[in-house]
Amino acid sequence: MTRRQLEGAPILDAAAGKKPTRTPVWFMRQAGRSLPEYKKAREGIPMLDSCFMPELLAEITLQPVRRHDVDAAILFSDIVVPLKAAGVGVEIVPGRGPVMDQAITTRADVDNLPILDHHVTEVAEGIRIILDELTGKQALIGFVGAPFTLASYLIEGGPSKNHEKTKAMMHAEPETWHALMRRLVPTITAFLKTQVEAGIDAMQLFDSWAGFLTEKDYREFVLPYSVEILKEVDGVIPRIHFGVGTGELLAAMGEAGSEVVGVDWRVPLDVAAERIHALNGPKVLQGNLDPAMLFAGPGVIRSEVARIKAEAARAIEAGHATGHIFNLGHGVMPNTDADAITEAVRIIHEED
Ligand code: 1CP
Repeated sequence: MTRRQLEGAPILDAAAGKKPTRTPVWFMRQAGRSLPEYKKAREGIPMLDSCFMPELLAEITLQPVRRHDVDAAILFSDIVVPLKAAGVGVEIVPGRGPVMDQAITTRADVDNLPILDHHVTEVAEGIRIILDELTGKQALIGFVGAPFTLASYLIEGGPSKNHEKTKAMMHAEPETWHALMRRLVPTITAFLKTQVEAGIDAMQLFDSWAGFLTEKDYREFVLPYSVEILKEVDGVIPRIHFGVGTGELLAAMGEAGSEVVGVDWRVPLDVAAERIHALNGPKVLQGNLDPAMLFAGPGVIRSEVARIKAEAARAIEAGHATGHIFNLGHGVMPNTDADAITEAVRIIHEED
């Protein structure tokens, strides 16, 4: 396919370090349970089944774009979709998250983990439907989970509070750990290639739980594999890299190679930019409104948005960053009022 050329799409301009026509904004988890139309569309369909239904995944991806006037769609999928497509036994349990049929505990489990070796045609077809409906100013962001965050679900067997089995394997059986990382990289890369070849305009690498690690462990056990994945699309589409609670890891995560670094709400953007800049030179920032602020009313949202924009502007002025894509510091919470999201987007687009 020939990739669409989006002239003046605010999010792509910002990602490229150019001045956008308005502050670009999208929200992590903008598709999903905060929207009544999502609940209706998904009724009776298991989460992971819906990720393999081209028309349905396209519809759910487009719902928040139609409703909120955000500058990008995020592909409706999940970080475990490539595992499922490879034949790994995994389901998404409502109210909980991804749960594995069998946790990975031994080297033999690692060696038997299936590798994705084909295009996920259902997702490629869904992407084509989405691109047909988006305007030339609205980007489609694809995504994959990073090897560390995926490994945590595989080793813990499901969502984890402390990631203790994952860290234990890293330290007690480093060879098994590295073998698992090496086995996950091709699966993640294959799923990313499916999306890129189908025409996504940008991508985000979610290493959601990387913030649980020390910088030393992150560098030794995680970073080289995230580097490999991001390298696959170097110069092809803009790359965003994000994790939660990664204040201490921002510089190291910047080294993974993305153009854009996502920042959670705990660190002001100008402080984050200083940390990233110190080891990487200036990059584009993404973030970082606390998702809880969407419950606090328009007055609070307006002042928080002004603070965040001012911090981004300070970072750019200081030469520590080259742009800013507005987002939350983590995903939209499921019980968020959909109208509060629309209002927040309106406020973010104000005064530009
Ligand atoms: O708008 C969107 O962003 C929707 C697309 C999307 C994305 C980007 C979904 C659908 N999942 C994800 C990525 C994802 N999945 C991440 C990285 C983003 C993040 O940090 O939030 C992670 C960690 C997962 C794993 C996962 N899947 C969880 C978290 C569990 C835990 O450990 O706390 C959950 C709850 C899911 C299920 C899921 N994925 C997506 C939706 C809409 C849901 C809810 C299921 C439902 O509606 O029944």
